[in-house]
Amino acid sequence: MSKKNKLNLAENPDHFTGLTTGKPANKAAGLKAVKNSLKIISAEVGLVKGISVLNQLNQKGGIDCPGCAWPDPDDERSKLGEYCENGVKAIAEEIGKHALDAAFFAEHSVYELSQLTDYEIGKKGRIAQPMYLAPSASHYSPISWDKALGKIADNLHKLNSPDEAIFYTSGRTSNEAAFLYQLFVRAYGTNNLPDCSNMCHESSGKALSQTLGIGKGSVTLKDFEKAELVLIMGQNPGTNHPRMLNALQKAKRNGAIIISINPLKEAGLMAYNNPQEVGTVFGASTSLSDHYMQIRINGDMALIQALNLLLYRHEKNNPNTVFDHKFINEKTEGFESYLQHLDQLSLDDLIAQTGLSKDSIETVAQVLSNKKRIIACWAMGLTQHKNAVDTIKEVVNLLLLKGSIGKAGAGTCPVRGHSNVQGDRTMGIHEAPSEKLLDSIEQVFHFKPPRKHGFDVVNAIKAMYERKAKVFFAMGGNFLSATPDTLYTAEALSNCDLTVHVSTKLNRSHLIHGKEAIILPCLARTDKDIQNGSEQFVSVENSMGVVHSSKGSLPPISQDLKSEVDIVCSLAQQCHLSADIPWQDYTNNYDLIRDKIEATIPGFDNYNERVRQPSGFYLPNGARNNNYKTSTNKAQFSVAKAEAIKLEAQEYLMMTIRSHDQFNTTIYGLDDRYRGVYNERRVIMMNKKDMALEGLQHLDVVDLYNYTDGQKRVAKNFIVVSYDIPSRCVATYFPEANVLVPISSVAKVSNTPASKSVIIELKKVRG
Ligand SMILES: Nc1nc2c(c(=O)[nH]1)N[C@H]1C(S)=C(S)[C@@H](COP(=O)(O)OP(=O)(O)OC[C@H]3O[C@@H](n4cnc5c(=O)[nH]c(N)nc54)[C@H](O)[C@@H]3O)O[C@H]1N2
Ligand SMILES: Nc1nc2c(c(=O)[nH]1)N[C@H]1C(S)=C(S)[C@@H](COP(=O)(O)OP(=O)(O)OC[C@H]3O[C@@H](n4cnc5c(=O)[nH]c(N)nc54)[C@H](O)[C@@H]3O)O[C@H]1N2
Ligand SMILES: [Mo]
Repeated sequence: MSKKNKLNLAENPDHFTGLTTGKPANKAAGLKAVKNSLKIISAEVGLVKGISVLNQLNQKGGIDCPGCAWPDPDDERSKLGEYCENGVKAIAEEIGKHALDAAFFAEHSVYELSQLTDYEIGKKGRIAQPMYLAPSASHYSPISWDKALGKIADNLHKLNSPDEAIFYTSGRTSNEAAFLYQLFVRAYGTNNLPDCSNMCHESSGKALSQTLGIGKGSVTLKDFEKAELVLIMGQNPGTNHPRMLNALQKAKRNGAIIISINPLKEAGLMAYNNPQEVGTVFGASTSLSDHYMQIRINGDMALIQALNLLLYRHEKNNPNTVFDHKFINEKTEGFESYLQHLDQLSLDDLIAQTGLSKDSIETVAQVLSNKKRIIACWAMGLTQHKNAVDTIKEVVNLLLLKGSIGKAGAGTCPVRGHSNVQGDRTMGIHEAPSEKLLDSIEQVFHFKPPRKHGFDVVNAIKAMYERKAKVFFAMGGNFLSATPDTLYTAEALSNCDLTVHVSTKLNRSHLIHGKEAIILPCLARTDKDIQNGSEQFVSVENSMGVVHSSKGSLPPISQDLKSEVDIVCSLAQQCHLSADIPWQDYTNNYDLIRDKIEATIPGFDNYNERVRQPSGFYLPNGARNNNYKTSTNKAQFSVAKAEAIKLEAQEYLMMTIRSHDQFNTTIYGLDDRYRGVYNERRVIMMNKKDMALEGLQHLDVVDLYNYTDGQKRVAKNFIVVSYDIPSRCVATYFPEANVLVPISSVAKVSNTPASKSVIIELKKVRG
């Protein structure tokens, strides 16, 4: 048996799904998005049921969309629907009718299922009962909740140290479940709490807490109405945060300038046709970006530094007109050393790194010179690079020079991914918890939490690979498909004694498993959660630090599902931990959990009362109020050198991105409508000139290679799509290309996999 088969990983398929390509769109949303939403929801659950759920989505007191973390308006919500096309897809996937029960798993072996694509696996449906895979068994078989939890508890007890267990979290888990989960894990004795944030905005968190004293963004939705200029870097909101386009439209209508920095001309950054206004006087599309900087992958740090250098020159020529000296003097530190650093830089060298023209950079610097209220937005295009933390600090330098933080219409906006990823971190899901949090846990719960920091995602994979960790437990997510270096990670998971997943839907992580494996099916956001005879609700925190409730309303797909809260509490009880914590009371009444969150975590005063307010409440945010909680109580300028990634003649820099039809590893469909790529995901977008150099034609098939650390990584059979992308840069979809992302290629300081700067070579397979 080949190594790949032993790991249950399909050889890269050479059957394609039928690619067609068209012209990329130059505007997002509009009627097509509305039509598409209705089509999706009708197909999955029927129009009537679908619409009734959608009407509750993101409404006050309704269901928080399980898609992205973009906030809801504080005041009036749209009666026509406060959701987007991709929210509809998320809901359709979650409430789809297919229930996977014992009969399904008896019919299909693990190996058979593992040979399907992520798309095909996801379409199988929701898991309907707890399932168990015995050592060497070919099929999952049913198991009772008691037995399943008992097995997990036994395995945890058997370990030489609690640090041999790993407890992952994806970002959908509610505040209540996340708080209890970290409490359970720490009462058990470890800080091994890696989470999806480690692969996502960890770089933002690190950069922002060092410079501004808070790892979260500072702006609110209202700030977009007051901004004079919005920068959008490394983000594709038309697909990944469609409701952000409403905020951008408002900004634009109030006169803001929008500058987009992205290697691709993303439809959602160019223009927006608000579906809410279709057929109204506002029906025409709003053009969004005034300046589009089609930057080379990873050229951002050099670009921002070049802009700061040009601003400095403007300031020298026209003193006191460009920089906000009052703000700089009163609120910041490191200004002089930053200027000295700028003085030593070569503008031409910086510009060369960006691939942009000097003219375009000078024009944008001129625009920035005159603006005082700037919002900087960014997402994975900045965070998933080796120099991500420094790049984001450079963005902070720009805001500090302009005094564009801590006031209305200005500030930082790292746009979060999963709907509660920010809340999970606030609740203590963190492998490197603060002493303050641990002290607080100790005081409230009367046990000594471990102080030694645990494994983040990358270190957790290495620990399992090296057999230093033996039990892997995941609260949601799809660890195998989301993480880098797929074969390495597969081997790591296969090395475990036990892998456990608390999941809604079937995914690849259930099929690449330890010696034994367990799937625990849980309620999803849309499901009604009744405990001890009374209906419960949960709460979440959005990308702008607003905490609010979410209450599901649908009957669960099976009677055998438990809430995540119930699962954590039941497991904790089976583990007979020495800490005396009333787990059963928490399951029976989620208000009691919120009382403990209030006692443990700052900012949650009167949690139970305030979470019942229709729009929830804002958590305290120093940077928003011009109050920087760094070690010196000042915002920090940072000095770092921008260095280009060097490519050999045959090498390309690859970013792994999302299509319009996926939520991370959940593949809704095979189209990437805005980019004009239909019915195929194994594609590589490439510049025409590079194709000519390589002797490639549109639709040729290539194999992709990465050789980092002397290891050969291969992704076979990708179709070349000629695309408007800077030279030497290519794009593929995640997770298909994760096999090429080296485990050792991570961002400095944040340890985030550098999945947007993968060095690859390509070889033509056939024309
Ligand atoms: N529908 C839908 N919504 C989602 C998700 C989803 O998968 N589907 N995922 C959620 C999650 S967890 C997250 S984190 C967010 C992700 O949201 P995004 O960060 O928007 O997602 P990506 O597709 O990774 O897109 C990165 C963007 O950055 C650009 N980019 C890549 N490299 C660079 C670079 O070096 N410099 C610059 N300037 N740009 C670059 C790409 O061209 C692309 O436009 O979305 C969340 N929302
Ligand atoms: N190459 C590359 N890799 C990447 C990225 C990239 O841009 N490029 N992006 C990274 C980013 S930003 C992120 S956030 C990660 C995402 O990593 P993950 O969060 O681990 O992955 P998801 O695909 O979001 O997880 C989907 C699974 O979560 C489960 N699920 C869904 N809803 C619920 C729920 O309510 N409760 C529970 N318990 N389970 C649920 C379902 O079983 C579903 O199959 O991937 C990262 N990986
Ligand atoms: Mo993310």
